[in-house]
Amino acid sequence: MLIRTQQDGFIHPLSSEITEQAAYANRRQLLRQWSAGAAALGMGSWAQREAFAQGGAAAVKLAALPATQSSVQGAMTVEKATSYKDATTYNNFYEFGVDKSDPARNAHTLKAAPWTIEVEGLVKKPTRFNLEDVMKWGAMQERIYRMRCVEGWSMVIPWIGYSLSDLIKRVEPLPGAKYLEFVTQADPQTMPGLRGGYIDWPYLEGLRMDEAMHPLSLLTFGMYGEVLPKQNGAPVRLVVPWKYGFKSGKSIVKIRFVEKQPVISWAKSAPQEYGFYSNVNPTVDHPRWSQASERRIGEGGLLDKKRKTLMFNGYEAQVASLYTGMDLAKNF
Ligand SMILES: Nc1nc2c(c(=O)[nH]1)N[C@H]1C(S)=C(S)[C@@H](COP(=O)(O)O)O[C@H]1N2
Ligand SMILES: [Mo]
Repeated sequence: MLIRTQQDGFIHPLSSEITEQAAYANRRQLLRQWSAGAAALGMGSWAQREAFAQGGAAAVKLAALPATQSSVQGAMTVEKATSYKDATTYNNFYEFGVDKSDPARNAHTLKAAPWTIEVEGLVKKPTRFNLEDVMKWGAMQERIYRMRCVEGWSMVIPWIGYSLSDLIKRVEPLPGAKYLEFVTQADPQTMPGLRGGYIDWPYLEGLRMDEAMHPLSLLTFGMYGEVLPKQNGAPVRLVVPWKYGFKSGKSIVKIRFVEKQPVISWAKSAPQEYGFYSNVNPTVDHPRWSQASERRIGEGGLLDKKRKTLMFNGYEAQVASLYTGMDLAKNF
């Protein structure tokens, strides 16, 4: 069966439709093409790898987003990437429902184009920009990041984007700008989850200026060689790999440069449980559960192997200096 995805009408065969035999033939063919080079196929290497893993379906799902591999320190973990399927069907995006499977089912109503990003507050010239223009402000890089949700699961995802610092420099913050506040899309017409009262919509996130300027903070437009699927925060989101997943706001419409530490959505709804910093920290437990270990999505099954959670999610060498002298149990 061929299904038409809601986004942009690209056609994409379901892997379950591919017989073992066809898969075998295709695998051999792919292997040959693989050694001939991914570029020859005009597919991103991730799309091709994923196709290979699925037994040969040359699946092109969304528009390709070309990128070069990042040379930023720590940006390319060699851990095995989570499957595209898991990364796009096990999501938190409360605007589309609270179950992990809701966003994949419901986010097709998100209108990801045209899209604008408004830059507001303490910058030289507050302006509303078209996404196409913003996408040209930095060179697209692939970054393979570990992601750790506050709920205790983790993934490894090949993102595509450029350092948020490229955007920040571009809009010229004024000296008084100490924090960035990220405002995400809140449209009751297209986002059924807005009827739920868990969050005071729109979903808000924030970073201190030095965190936002850190080269690992990624303004993200794609994953697995393609543009972002809607459930993962199309068309533009944040990815901050040393912080719990909720700091990575999806479908951003506005960035405010402010003087005072902004109040973020989760801290507003449950201040004892979620703090502004939300750095991944195995030594500081959530009040209702331990943060010392995690379950890597895709490694589950009967034995449900657990991994030890790493300080700053494994990015300690890169980011620990941002927090020198701070009590991380108080500033959780
Ligand atoms: N706008 C918005 N952004 C959001 C969320 C959300 O509910 N709404 N959930 C956050 C949480 S809790 C996590 S773990 C990550 C999940 O990102 P992923 O689905 O791409 O893995 O998105 C974050 N960004
Ligand atoms: Mo999360």
